[in-house]
Amino acid sequence: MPNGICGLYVIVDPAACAGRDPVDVARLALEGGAAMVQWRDKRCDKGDQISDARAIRKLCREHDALFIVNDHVDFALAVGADGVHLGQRDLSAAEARALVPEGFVVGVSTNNVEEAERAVADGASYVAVGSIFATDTKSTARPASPDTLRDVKRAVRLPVVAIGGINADNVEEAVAAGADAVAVISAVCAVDDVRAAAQELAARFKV
Ligand code: TZP
Ligand code: MG
Repeated sequence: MPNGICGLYVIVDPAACAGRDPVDVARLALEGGAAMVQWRDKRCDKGDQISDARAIRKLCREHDALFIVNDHVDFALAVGADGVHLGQRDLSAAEARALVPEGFVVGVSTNNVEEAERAVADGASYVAVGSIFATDTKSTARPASPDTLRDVKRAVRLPVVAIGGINADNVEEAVAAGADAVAVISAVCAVDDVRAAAQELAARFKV
């Protein structure tokens, strides 16, 4: 199993890759130092996503990075992902746990301490907290703040992932608030130089 839940977590959404091949974007992000990659496709049928997801899974293996699938436990299992990431309206972590093998990563999106504590009780592997900064990427994202992240970090023993509007200018604030990992879409996937953007963010976690 690759490293744990820490460092730069790049969410590859084909709709946010500026028209580029999402597999190329994932490769550049991994070359830049992403420790985790999530496949997130809200548009295509699962059968049409499977070859890209499998290609990214292979790249993650080569780079010793975790590969996580958004929303769908069946798809995560079908492509041999290391884990699944669930929102508040997806299967609960407990429901997902009943379907996946031992050691499978189950991440949960949360917006406050109550949701984070429920995710812990349900058997989550990590909690994501967001949107800690303003973002245009997800119109339905509920606002949170670095203080929310701080509160969640204090309340739970699991790794905490900061998400929402994170970029090179504010990543320090997320880390100072207790983020073990930072999850980003646009700051890496939508920029001209994907590798350099990933490198800059990942450098924050290098010891
Ligand atoms: N969940 C909360 S905010 C968000 C998601 C998926 C969007 C993150 O995208 P960006 O571009 O890094 O703000
Ligand atoms: Mg979801």
